[in-house]
Amino acid sequence: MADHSGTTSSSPPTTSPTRYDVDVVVVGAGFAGMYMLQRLRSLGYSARAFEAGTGVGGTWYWNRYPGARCDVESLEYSYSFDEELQQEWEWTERYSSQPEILAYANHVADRFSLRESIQFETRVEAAKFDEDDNVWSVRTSDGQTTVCRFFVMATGCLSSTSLPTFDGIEEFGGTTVHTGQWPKEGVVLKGKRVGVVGTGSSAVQAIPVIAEECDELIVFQRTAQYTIPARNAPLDPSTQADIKSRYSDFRDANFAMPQALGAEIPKFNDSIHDVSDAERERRFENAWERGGTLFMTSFNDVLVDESANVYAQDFVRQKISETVNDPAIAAKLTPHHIIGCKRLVIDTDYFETFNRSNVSLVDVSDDPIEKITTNGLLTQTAEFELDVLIFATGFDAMTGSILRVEITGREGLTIQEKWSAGPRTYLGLTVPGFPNMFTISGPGSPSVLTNMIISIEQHVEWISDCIEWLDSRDASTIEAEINSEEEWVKHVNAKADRTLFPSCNSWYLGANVPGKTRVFMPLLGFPGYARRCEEVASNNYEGFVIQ
Ligand code: NA7
Repeated sequence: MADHSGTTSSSPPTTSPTRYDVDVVVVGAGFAGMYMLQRLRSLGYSARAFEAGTGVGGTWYWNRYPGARCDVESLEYSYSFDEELQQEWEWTERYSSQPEILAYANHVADRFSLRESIQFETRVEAAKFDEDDNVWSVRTSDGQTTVCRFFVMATGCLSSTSLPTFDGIEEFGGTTVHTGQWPKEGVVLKGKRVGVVGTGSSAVQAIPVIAEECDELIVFQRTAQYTIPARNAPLDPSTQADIKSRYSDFRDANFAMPQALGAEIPKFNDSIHDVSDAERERRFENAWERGGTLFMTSFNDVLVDESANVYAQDFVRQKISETVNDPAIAAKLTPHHIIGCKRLVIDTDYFETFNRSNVSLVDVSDDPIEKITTNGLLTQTAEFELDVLIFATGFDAMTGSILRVEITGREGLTIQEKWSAGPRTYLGLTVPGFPNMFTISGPGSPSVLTNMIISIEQHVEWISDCIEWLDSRDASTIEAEINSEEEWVKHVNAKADRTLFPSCNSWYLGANVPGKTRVFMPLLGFPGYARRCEEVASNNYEGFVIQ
């Protein structure tokens, strides 16, 4: 790698081709940023990460709401890059809770001394590519500018919260909080009248826990939710020991799965139309009892054929009617859209919670929210008095945290201009016009449709290999060609269009954020993607201009 000189300064330094502060600036210290730092440093590169929070963990640092938990199993949702790390860490539950994942993130930061390369409580505000010297100048919220050769956005897919504009919100006399920015000190719920707006994954996890604690809970639902039992439980030590005894094979098997997880779950490659009614019920029932998001893989066509999908919808609808005592409430909780086109949610006692006497449900698709008042929330027909109002209204997913930074590439083009009609990338990793900039789990990569940690590792390793390759050739820039971007966008859309994914208003499409351009952002199919990335690299980074 190249030598470097210069120090961080409060004004943009005059750069010469060899003057920069660090080889790489990494934005964010979640799981992507942490591994990027670790990998670069182990290869001898200098790197600095900027992180807005006071600690590591990214999404697991911010999402501290009651009940927050991963929907990927613990032994899969963990780093695989270091054998000692994966052997020494003991998970306690099938699905880890937010505090346990955050403790794991802190353990990783300590184990690899990552904190010395992270500047906390510092937001990256802008980054500008200098075409004369092929460096990026990165401006941070402390007024400093750091010059680097490579700029990596490790900002996460679900880190920019989305709060709809409700009239009167600032007049509310109680406490308002977003699940994605839950305060470290917690929120007092005991003895309170609590309202939750939203019934996505965050709300589905939080509602049963909040209901236990508060006096009265009112759930404001716009779209009823399909959710499958998680069947979370303490992790059997013998299961953990077994997987650890063959961890590398376990990881390899998952790497070959479409979502980079679930290799040991029974797989079926037949159509729902080719089995008997009894077999169909049996498979769904087994998947329901097993718990987890792989309910949808009970047949090969549930996510591609609407008539197949209806069977899965009916099965879950039947479960709701069996679980919820009051038929009127069960009817309100019953979804009618395609199952799985919004991210399938897994839960612990979600539908059961609506049998509690302190929980009520307001269907705001029928009776829309008019405004927030001093005392609570007003719908078209009623006012609900509340002490705490929780917004579980989701995220400006995949692009929000990238577009929040003023990123300027060649010829003054900003990422905001470049993506004004929706995000466009090559491999979900790079953007034409923005040389030496990489996005980890960016739009156009499998990201949120996979086990994120495995996707992150694949990206980090590809990026660091690429930087090493460039340096081995004394090349100073890599930049995606516009044709490569064009082809890639077509490829991502074609994959999605063969499925039912684009058929409803999901955050995968950006449909949850008013005014956001609708583009299906993640790429379906992890193994094919990883192979393509390898081919690109081994063909001397085809599709890129190297200078
Ligand atoms: P989601 O899944 O985007 O859910 C947001 C929820 O908020 C959803 O039920 C929305 O209803 C609801 N919402 C959004 N805006 C409004 C307004 N204006 N009025 C009423 N209700 C509204 O976010 P989560 O945080 O739950 O989960 C995000 C991901 O994090 C999840 O998929 C996991 O991967 C982890 P809608 O469905 O749009 O009608």
